[in-house]
Amino acid sequence: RGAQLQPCRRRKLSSCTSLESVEPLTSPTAEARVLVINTGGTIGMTIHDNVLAPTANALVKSLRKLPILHDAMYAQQTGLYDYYSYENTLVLPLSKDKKRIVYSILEYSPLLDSSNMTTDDWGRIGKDIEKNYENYDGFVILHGTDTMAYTASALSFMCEHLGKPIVLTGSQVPIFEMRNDGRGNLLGALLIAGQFVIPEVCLYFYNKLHRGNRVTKVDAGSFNAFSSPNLAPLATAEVDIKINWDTVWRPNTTAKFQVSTELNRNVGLLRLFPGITSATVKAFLQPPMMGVVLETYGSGNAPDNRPDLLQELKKATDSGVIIINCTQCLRGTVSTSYATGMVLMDAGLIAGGDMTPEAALSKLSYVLAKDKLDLDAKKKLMGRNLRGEMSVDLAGAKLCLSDSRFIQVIAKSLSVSCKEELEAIRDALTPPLACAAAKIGDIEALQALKEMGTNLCLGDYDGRTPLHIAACEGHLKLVEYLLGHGATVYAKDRYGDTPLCNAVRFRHKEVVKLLRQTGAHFSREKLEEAGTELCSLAATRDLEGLEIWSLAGADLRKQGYDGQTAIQVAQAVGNKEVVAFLVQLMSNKSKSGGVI
Ligand code: ASN
Repeated sequence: RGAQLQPCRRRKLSSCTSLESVEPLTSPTAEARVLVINTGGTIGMTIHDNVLAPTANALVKSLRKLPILHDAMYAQQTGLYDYYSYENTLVLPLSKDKKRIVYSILEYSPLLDSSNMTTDDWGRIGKDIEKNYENYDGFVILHGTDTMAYTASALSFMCEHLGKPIVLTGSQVPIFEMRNDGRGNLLGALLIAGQFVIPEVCLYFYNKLHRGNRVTKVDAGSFNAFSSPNLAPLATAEVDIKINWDTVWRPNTTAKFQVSTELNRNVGLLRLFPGITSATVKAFLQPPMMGVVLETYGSGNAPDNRPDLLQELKKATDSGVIIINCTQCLRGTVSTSYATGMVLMDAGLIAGGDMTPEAALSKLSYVLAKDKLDLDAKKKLMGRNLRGEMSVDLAGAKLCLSDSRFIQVIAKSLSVSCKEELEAIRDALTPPLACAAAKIGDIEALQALKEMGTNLCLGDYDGRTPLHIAACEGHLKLVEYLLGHGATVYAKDRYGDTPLCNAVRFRHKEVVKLLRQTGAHFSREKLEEAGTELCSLAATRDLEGLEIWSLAGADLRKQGYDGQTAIQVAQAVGNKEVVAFLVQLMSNKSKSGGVI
């Protein structure tokens, strides 16, 4: 088995023999796919010689026997086992939102206690996500808890222009034990990764979803092992799973997803303590050290009566070492309110805001590896918020909800004033308004809605987002605007259609190109079925249709349901024009490496 998981053809639900005994079947589009990468950790450990150690192949065997994590009857009746060419695919029972989450487990060998993780292991995880990106709706990384915060932080930087959820989880007690936290954590992570387009590297633990680069492990003996001291959870899984959409970080770009595995290992963490000698600091800052996170007191303070110490820091920054000032406190931010903080600025340190040391360290490692950037550009990046890892002061930059004239007028006529009610009005009214603006191509209206705090990713009652509508209408400029303001190409409406499906259906070539450039792709099922669609387009001499399907990523050599390809269909009816067109399309595609 390679790291890229390839399925074979799956039986249609309608061909199952005894459907009566299955729960009411939803349409096949209600299935979501999640790739679980099992790197190790306590969740899959068993006891050997009186100590816990990872055990190969044990996890998937045990999950198969757990009805809350695997619906064996559904798997059998829908041909799940025939469909996949490997054995590690399972399916959750129907979720509350009527979704099926089919998940495949890619198990690493050897499985690691996370204390043994290295930057190479982060690279391997990143590459496996990149290879399998288009085949899954989301990713779950099973990982030991000890260094999970470091891996989550590092992946958040390595994954550039991320559009799908990556959720790290694990447990404090192995899943095989009677009382354990592994089942709940895995189930929650799968439900979130399969059902919500949260384009972030996150960490799910003890019913909470956190931004991965905001967490730190705070408890070795509790199920509530992680804290995100400076950012509220992205989601909470209580009676319902509630997503805090206002907090979700979005890429705001039309660039395609990629993983940057280059990391600089000459970085370190140095914690100040009263009486630290300048010799210690000097030794720590010697080459090959290139980046240091200095963990300072309180709001970023260091002694201002220790010129020996400050001199060593200044010498290092003058010679090109990047030093980030982060606080030793669990909560709060670095500021310049004290003289003891200012001295560090004078020594050339960069304020790390409210970044966790884990986030600051992995950000340094990522930024320092960018060889094309000079030192100044790297320093600038370190001070900037790249993936939501630090809070930025938005005062004055954004209108708040209560400033919005429109919402105020409505609130007044409905006699509401409290924040929660105002938010409820905004959430109910603004998505359809944004969709209406998208329909008529009104960018100014969308800008105004955005300014009043509207999330342009939210859909209407049918889950249709402004991007779906703009793609249907072919409003290229608007599609560009939406992609630049956090809209996701992976949103699915209630019919399972993405904006790309809509742009293809209504034949907007330029929109298809832009969406593809941003990483949009057809689902595996749609690509499987593309052969039949292409044959039918060839039979009806629909050149425009053939071109648009090709632009959308369909393989022109794909066979239809009867084993024929589009070109064979055109040849059979003697349509030379279609044959020539298809040959031309194929040669254009191979010249451009599949990208037109
Ligand atoms: N030592 C384990 C690990 O980090 C701890 C755990 O997963 N709970 O792999």
